[in-house]
Amino acid sequence: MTTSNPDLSLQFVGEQSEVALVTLNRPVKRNALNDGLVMALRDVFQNLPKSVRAAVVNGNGDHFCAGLDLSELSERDAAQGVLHSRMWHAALECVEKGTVPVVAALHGAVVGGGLELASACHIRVADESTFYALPEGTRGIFVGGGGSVRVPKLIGAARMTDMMLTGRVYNAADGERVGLAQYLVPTGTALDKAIELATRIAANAPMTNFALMHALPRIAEQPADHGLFTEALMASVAQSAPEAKARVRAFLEGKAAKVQKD
Ligand code: 1HE
Repeated sequence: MTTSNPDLSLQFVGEQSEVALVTLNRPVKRNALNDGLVMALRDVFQNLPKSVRAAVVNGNGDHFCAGLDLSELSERDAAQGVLHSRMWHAALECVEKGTVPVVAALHGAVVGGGLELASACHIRVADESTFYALPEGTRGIFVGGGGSVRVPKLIGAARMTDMMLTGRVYNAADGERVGLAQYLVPTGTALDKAIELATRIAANAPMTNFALMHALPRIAEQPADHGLFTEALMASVAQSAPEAKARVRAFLEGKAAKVQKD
């Protein structure tokens, strides 16, 4: 299914169509993100059906995403530049702080704005063809899609500075080692793994997923005393939900899965 923009497709997978599969579908341009595609991403994540409990973002073709569409880098004055960047921020905020957790399935180039999009997702699964870069530095520009906030949270400011100052490219294995991705899988299998994870996430209690998306990142940025208090509030809200009580009872009655080694 295409969305209002043919460069972005939306499908539903899982037994109850509980996983939204959002695909960048502009392979001829290596899924470079023009303004229309950024706004289509915003619209899709703002309007996911209520039945959707998790989402996967992936890219069609040989690459996940080549970043900002450089052909649209028109002459903007400073104020227009700020507003353009804020448009990206608003769209990626809809991915990160929307209604459901999002898993990015990565392969090939994950560069510039493509890495910014991947960083707005909650989990990143990379296959062995993946490589990461922030070529903004060599193009004479700067990140504008939230990269300076989100990428250091994954790999630290020092590594991001190195990537931008020197044009360093991380391969898939090194990317996983430094924290750009949480999973590294054989070439061609990232999407399957991402859907498997999203299906598992979709089976969580919605309040738990909400807490992980909306409370945890804020707690992590609060001073410890505030964070502990917010944690206590969130824990109390989560455990008072009927679904939490039912899940705990099921375990005590031997009806729920134990924690097991993989
Ligand atoms: C593009 C873009 C693009 C490809 N904007 N058109 N991002 C970059 O600086 C990365 C630029 N792209 C590349 O380095 C390479 O294209 C790739 C490593 C991603 C893929 O290489 P390859 O050999 O598979 O493809 P290609 O031949 O380079 O590109 C195929 C076509 O896509 C070609 O157009 P054509 O008309 O000549 O066929 C390319 O021009 C086009 N293309 N990438 C526009 N990015 C919110 S701020 C974010 C700031 C940034 O993201 S800056 C980083 C931008």
